[in-house]
This record gives sequence, C-alpha cells and structure tokens, in this order.
Amino acid sequence: MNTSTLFQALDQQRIETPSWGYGNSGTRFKTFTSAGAARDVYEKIEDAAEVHRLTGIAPSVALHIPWDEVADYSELRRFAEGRGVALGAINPNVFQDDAYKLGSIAHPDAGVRAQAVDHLLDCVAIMKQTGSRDLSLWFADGTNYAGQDDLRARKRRVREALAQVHDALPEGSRMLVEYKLFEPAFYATDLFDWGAAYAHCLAIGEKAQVLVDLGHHAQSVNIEQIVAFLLDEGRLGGFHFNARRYADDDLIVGTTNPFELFCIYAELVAAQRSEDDLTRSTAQNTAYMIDQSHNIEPKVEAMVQSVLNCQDAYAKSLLIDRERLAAAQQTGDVLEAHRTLTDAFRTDVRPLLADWRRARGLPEDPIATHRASGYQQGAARKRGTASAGGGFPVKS
Ligand code: LRH
Ligand code: MN
Ligand code: MN
Repeated sequence: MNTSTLFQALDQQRIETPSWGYGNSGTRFKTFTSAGAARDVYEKIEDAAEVHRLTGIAPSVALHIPWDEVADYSELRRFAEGRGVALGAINPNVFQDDAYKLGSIAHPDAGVRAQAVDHLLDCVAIMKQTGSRDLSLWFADGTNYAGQDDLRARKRRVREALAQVHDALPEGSRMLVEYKLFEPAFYATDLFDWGAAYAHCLAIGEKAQVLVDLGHHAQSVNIEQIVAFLLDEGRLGGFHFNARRYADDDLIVGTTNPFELFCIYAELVAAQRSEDDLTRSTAQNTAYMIDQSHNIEPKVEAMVQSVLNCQDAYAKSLLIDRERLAAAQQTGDVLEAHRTLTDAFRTDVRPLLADWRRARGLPEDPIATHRASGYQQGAARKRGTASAGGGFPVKS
C-alpha cells in the first residue's frame, strides 16, 4: 500500500471517547481525586474536545444517562458541536438505583422491569435530540447464588425488554448489546458472553448488534475470533476498548496486549475489504469506542494514549501483506503465514504516523504538545481538586 492510500485509510479512523473517563472514578477500594478532573458533562465534553484536537480521530463523546443528565439535550449537542465534537452513543444506566438490587430488565418484579424499560425508552428519546445513532446497553443483571432466581425466566425477561426497546428505535439507529463474563453478579450474569448477546440480537431484529468490550472476557479467550465470527454474521456492532488485566476494564487499551489489539484490527481491515456485502457493511459501520476510567494516571493524557494505541494497531494492520498471507494460508505454510502477520506487527509505524499528523496539521507528538500546552494546569485552576462528582465515584 502506498503512502497516500495509507494516509487516506488513516483519515477514516474514528474512536469515540467516554464522558465517564474524564471525571473522577476509581476501584471498589479507593477513588483518588485528580486536580482538574471534569465535574460535569460540559467539562467532560471540553476534555473530549481536547483529545480530538490533539489526535484528529476522536470526534465524538459517549454519554452515560443519568450520570450526564441535563434538562436540554439539544442545547448540550450545540455545546459539543461548538467545541468541535459530536455526541455519540447513549449509555442508559440501570444499575445504580436501589430498585435494581436484584436486577433491572431481569428483575423478578414486573414493576422494576417496567421502571428499567422506561429509562431505556427515555434514552431512545434522548438519542433523537443528541443526534446519536447507537443506544449502548449493558446490564449488571445476574445472581450471586445458585437457586437465587430462575435462570430461564430471567432469560425470557431480558428478551422481552430488549425486544420492546428494539421496536422503539428509530430507523437508522441501533442497539448495541454488551455482554460481560462476571461482575457485579458472581454466580450467573444474564448476558454472560457473546453467544448470549448474539442469540438475543438474532431473535429481536436487525437493529440489534453485539458490542465487544475487551475487558469482559476470561483471560484466555480469543477475542479476534469472536470479532471475525460476528463480522461474518453481520452482527458486530461495536467495541469498548480497554485492557482485560484489570478484571473488568479501565486499563489503557494496547498497553499489556498490543498484539491482541493488532489482531482485532487485522480482522476488521480484512472485513472492510471483504467481497461479501454484509460483512463489508458491518465492518464499515462498526462503532469504535473507548470504555476506560483512569484512577492513577492523568485522565486526558491517558485518553490520548488510548486513541494513539488504537491508531498504531490500525496502521500496522493496514501494512499486512494480504497476498502473501493468502498464499501462505492456501499452501499450509503455517510459519510463513504467521510471519506475514508479525512482520506487519513489528513495523515501527511511529514515523509514518508522525508524517500523517504533520500533513494533517496535527501535533506530531500529541502527548508532549498536551503537556506543554498548560491545558491540565488550567483545568486544575478552574475546576479545583476535590471534584468527585459528575461520574461514578466508585466503580466495581
Ligand atoms: C461495565 C461497562 C459498561 C458500562 C461501563 C461504565 O463494566 O463496561 O459498558 O456502561 O462499564
Ligand atoms: Mn463497557
Ligand atoms: Mn466494563
């Protein structure tokens, strides 16, 4: 691939950052407050805009409702657009009210289920004002003890609620169904893996797609294979990027497992070029989102680093010699096929990406530019230090 084709491909990349990554948040053990952490949704949007200014490929920010609740979402949309970013996926939150102790859409009580569905439908209405395409759904629902509830009944309740929300989605929008192996429920999680999410999506309709959060798998699970499978079935909706060493999410994507991130992008790039229309359009419409909340590192800097790690993985995956790979696969030359991948992975793409940034009027070293800009010090002066509000103070 020549440089101008590579640059054009790099221009297409988009990574959405999460509002909740800019406020103070922590582990179940401790929330460390950071000087200058965003206190409300407006400051979160300002930080997301800073990440986009520095990287050029993070033009939208996901919202979590009610963490980011405002009276007027059209006004919030104008505020964001005025700062150069769009409002992205809407993430309803049905896991923090006292009513949800035994679950939300899988709760044994029909009244609680209705309360949860009402909130999901409110979020569908919000999407229309924010201009969001995707409703991003994750449920903390599950049980802690064998016998605590009827597992099949819970499955049917989940199906019924998801179908209701699906049917309320406007044309052109989607619901992304996120699964998670465990936590906060530790015996059974209602949406426990990609297969459960996929089965529900298939049953409820075309607007339902699976969301793969990299943090939500057992350590040895091959995520790129799940990605390939869902792409081929036309049901991959999007990603929550992070790193799974933290049991859940929150560690910077591509830090401990850059080869895995590269392999995931390798599947996506291959699917974008597929001759199969469904696979190709699924890959082209995949939403790339970060789901990280940083506890000990500077938040804006950490988000910039996350976006850059995705760019690095994507650039390397564009360099894979696909003809050499196909030939090696066809002849059963196992090591040649593997070496074709690792040749691309081991290429130092930093000079190429610095050139791309220079050509696009972006800072060659976004982190150094951010550090030198005084943005962080300005935020600390303006926002102060002990600002634990605006996001989830403790995340488990
Ligand atoms: C759950 C999760 C889900 C939530 C986010 C804050 O672990 O990944 O996507 O909405 O974290
Ligand atoms: Mn997630
Ligand atoms: Mn998570």
